[in-house]
Parts: sequence; C-alpha cells; structure tokens
Amino acid sequence: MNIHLKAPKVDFACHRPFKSFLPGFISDGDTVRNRKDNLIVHLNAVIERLNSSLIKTTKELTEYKQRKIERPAEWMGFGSSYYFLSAESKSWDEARMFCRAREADLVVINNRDENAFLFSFTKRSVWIGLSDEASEGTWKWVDGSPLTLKLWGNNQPDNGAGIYGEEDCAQLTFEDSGFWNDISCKTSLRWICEKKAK
Ligand SMILES: [Ca+2]
Ligand SMILES: [Ca+2]
Ligand SMILES: [Ca+2]
Repeated sequence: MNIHLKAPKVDFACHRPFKSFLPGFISDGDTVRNRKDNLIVHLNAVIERLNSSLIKTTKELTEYKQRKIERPAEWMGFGSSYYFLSAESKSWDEARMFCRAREADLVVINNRDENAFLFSFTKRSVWIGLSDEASEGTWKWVDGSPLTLKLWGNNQPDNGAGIYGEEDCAQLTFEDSGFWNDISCKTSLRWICEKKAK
C-alpha cells in the first residue's frame, strides 16, 4: 500500500503580514519607531560632524603651536614661509649650502606679493634660488619648478651681454626696485633662505 504524506498547500501570497490586519495600531507604532530611528541616525550624523570638526580644530591648533615653536630665531615670517636674510656675503653655491644646512633653501619666489615682501625686507641686492647653470637660457628654481612668474629687469637676463662673462645665477636687485638680474654665480652677495612653515 502506498502512503503519500502530502504537505498542506500553503499559499504565501495570501498570508498578508499580521500588522496589516491592525493598521491603526501597528502603523502608528512603526511611525514612532521610524521617527526614533531617523532621529538617532540624524543625531549620530551631527555627533560625527562635531567630532570631525573638533579633531580638525585640535589638529590646526597643534600645528599652529608647532609653527610658533619651530620659527627659528631671526627668521622673518611671511605667508606660509620663514625667511633668513644673511649678514655676510657668499657665492650662489655657498649661499645655497648655508640654507640647505638649515633645512631650508635659497628663496623660491612664487608670486608678486612674495617678491614685494622680499624687496622691502632685504633693502639690498640678494641671491634668490634661480639659476640657468644646468642649461643656458632655461631658468629653474632650486625646488625644480620652471620659471612662470618673470620679474626680470629691463634687458635681463642677458647672460653677461658678452661683456661680463657667463651669468647663470639670479639676484633680486635693490638698485632696480626688486626686479631680477642674472649675474656671475661667483659674485659675493647676501642671500635669502626660505623655509616652509610646517
Ligand atoms: Ca616662496
Ligand atoms: Ca646664463
Ligand atoms: Ca645680467
């Protein structure tokens, strides 16, 4: 004899959720719960925003304090850099060595404001970190950046104009109102080091 145990046929489509039978009661509860959930999500987002803003402010404050501490004595601050104006005079290479030994380099002039500041600050002609020693006529800053801002004086750079010999290093001139001139790298001049504030 064959016995067939047949599972009762259940039509799931007909089994609507229980709550649908009590729309008023359950839906209101759901609405309150949803509002509560939304509120928690919203509050968490606000707390997260406040936290990240607090972390950012603390970081900025720490950096500001460090910056104040790390400013070397006798270095002048402007923008996000410190500048050192030498009291003695050296060749361009020696001046650069001096700066590099102090975690700095000869100044890289990034804009007119920086140039104007340097001119008012130096009151004399100084070496800047610009040279065409590696390739004649191709001027490069000591940080490797090409020359975009050009504040050359009249008829400069002239590479010595056939009179003064090779001129491969740049000076910010006092006599020519802060405009630049190329001059022999062996000339003894004062210089400016630039150190980025950390
Ligand atoms: Ca600079
Ligand atoms: Ca040259
Ligand atoms: Ca020149």
